[in-house]
Amino acid sequence: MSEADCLFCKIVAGEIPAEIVYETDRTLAFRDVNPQAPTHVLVVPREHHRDAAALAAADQGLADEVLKAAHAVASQEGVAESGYRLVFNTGPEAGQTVFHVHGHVIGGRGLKWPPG
Ligand code: DGP
Repeated sequence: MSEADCLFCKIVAGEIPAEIVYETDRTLAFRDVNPQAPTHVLVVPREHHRDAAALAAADQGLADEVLKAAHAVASQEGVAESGYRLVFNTGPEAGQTVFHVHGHVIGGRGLKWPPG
């Protein structure tokens, strides 16, 4: 399932270039174009789901795979031990701008809490 106007579906399809750092049959991880930390990678299911809530409702197994992929990325990037943040902005007020669910794997520097 993909959506014609979805930016991340186009990245999954290889129609828009991205720096891919990790992939499985059902997930893809690529560097954020506007990184907020030394490690800033986006992890997506290849299949289109609008946001984390929609993904969890539609396919819990795939949601689990996305979480596992995020941790695999953190390990590969060398931030799993020191700590990293996994963020799923969900909805416009949370700052979601691309409506294909994606987890931000952010690390490599000290991160403040609460986020803005
Ligand atoms: P969010 O605000 O949570 O929806 O995050 C969307 C992220 O997507 C944002 O951090 C910037 C990133 N982004 C937007 N367009 C592109 C793109 O064309 N390529 C890549 N690699 N990242 C993008």
